[in-house]
Amino acid sequence: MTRPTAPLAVIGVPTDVGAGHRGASMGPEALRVAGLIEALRALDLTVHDRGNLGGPHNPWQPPVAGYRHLDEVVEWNQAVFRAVLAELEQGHFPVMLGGDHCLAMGSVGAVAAHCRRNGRPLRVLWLDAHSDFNTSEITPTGNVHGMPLACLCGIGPEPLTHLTGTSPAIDPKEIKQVGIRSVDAGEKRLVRQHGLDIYDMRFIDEHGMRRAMEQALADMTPDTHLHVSFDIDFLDPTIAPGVGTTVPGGPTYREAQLVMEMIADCGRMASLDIVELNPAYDEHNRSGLLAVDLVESLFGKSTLMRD
Ligand code: B3U
Ligand code: MN
Ligand code: MN
Repeated sequence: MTRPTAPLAVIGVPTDVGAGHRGASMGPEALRVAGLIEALRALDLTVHDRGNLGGPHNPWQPPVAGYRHLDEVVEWNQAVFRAVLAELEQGHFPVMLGGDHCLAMGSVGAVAAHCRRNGRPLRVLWLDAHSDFNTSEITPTGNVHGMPLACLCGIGPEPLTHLTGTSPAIDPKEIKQVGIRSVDAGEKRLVRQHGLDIYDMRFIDEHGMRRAMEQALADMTPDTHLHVSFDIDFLDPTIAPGVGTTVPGGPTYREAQLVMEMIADCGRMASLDIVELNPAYDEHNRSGLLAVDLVESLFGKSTLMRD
């Protein structure tokens, strides 16, 4: 296990404009109140808390042409893209506190741009109940937090597909998804067409989380930049009720801990999103506290000394 040596730059992204429920905008503060910054410092990491980015408020409008709040989503993501790229250029490890998952267009976009400039291979590990590969034609909701991966792969409206200046920002081959258990009908066709490597809950039931993670983390060169996009709804709702879109049948506490420990052991993680925590649906910040517990393991906290 190798802990990241780069200073962490924690960036709050209080947006819920991409979601179908209000409240994920309170996620960054709930994670801080749950002790995230102190927990990371206790692991001997250098942590700069940059506070929260600013962006447009939630106008709470119905979808237009298949997108809800497209202009606001674009504005938030331009801000995320700039902030994350600036941190990467200074050699920092960006940690985004969401906010809804639409913010990953800006964060993963910046990571992809940085990798491209520096000739580094990229891998995106998407821990989620959902595939987030919808388009305006196939979305059942118009919520853009269900579309970030499609946009990053070049399928979507031009202001979102071209956030980084290059489209597609990433190749579907760079994506590994774990924990998936809710994929819409049209989305199923699309993820198949694009050949996404998905370790869904059926795979995990049959082969176990260890095998799923071994495969999801396999074949990374020493210079690979691993970006982890951790949607809190990845977790089973019995342990993490504080999200807008719960899906039953997710990873248990032990499985989630193993996921985090195996990522820490691989030693490649260089950026992280923690998204979709929605305190309006939580119970006394229980899901925020669980997220902090899991993120400690993600950064190398373990019960015993390990090599
Ligand atoms: N696939 C559905 C639901 C959803 C996606 N991401 C979240 N929910 N959090 C949609 O609206 O696209
Ligand atoms: Mn998601
Ligand atoms: Mn999700």
